Amino acid sequence: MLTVHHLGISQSERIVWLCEELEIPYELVRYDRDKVTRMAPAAYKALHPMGIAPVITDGGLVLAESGAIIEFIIAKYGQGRLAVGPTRPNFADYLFWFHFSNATLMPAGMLDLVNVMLGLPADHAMMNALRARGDLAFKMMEERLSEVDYFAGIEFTAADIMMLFPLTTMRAFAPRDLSPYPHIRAYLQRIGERQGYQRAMAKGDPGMTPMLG
Ligand SMILES: N[C@@H](CCC(=O)N[C@@H](CS)C(=O)NCC(=O)O)C(=O)O
Repeated sequence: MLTVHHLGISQSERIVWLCEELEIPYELVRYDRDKVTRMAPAAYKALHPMGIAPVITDGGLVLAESGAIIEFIIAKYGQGRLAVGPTRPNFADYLFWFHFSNATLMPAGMLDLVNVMLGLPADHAMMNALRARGDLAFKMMEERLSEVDYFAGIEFTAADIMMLFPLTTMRAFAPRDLSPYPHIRAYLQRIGERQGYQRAMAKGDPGMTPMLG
């Protein structure tokens, strides 16, 4: 049985959401963050050597990393649904946005988080130079979503499942004003209307209002 280990308010919301979109059977095990440190509790850390969410277990397999888990579930349980293959015209778009999320956008968000935690002055030259990458990323996403409804093109795909966390829940840790980005905001509303997303958030983080605004 596929088991999704979900750490509250974390990137493992992606995996719960994927399972709900695919409508596959899975067991959901929830863990709350440590009340003091806000990190994963010891029981979660014991699951995998990295001790970070998401983690799935499947028989004897223990697998971490959002992208690896999503590809694994789509291939093994989803008959390839929500992925885009090499024969499709938007294959490269799918790959780009699927990987852009964790390879560029999340590091930019982490930098914002570090900036908040360190309380650096607004005119800190080095930090501002580094954070310019995040601003470029938001500009590029806004342009993309002014052209198409979903990151990989006209259809909803796993690239959207990768991309949503840094646009939503990550802002609980590293706030970002979305008012300059009307197409990103419209996209978030579109995603919020999906029943799979609504079910996932209700099951995974019942106490949290999804950050779609
Ligand atoms: N690249 C990893 C990042 C995982 C990650 O940073 N997870 C965070 C939650 S968003 C975590 O587990 N934090 C709790 C901790 O470090 O104890 C992935 O996408 O799976």
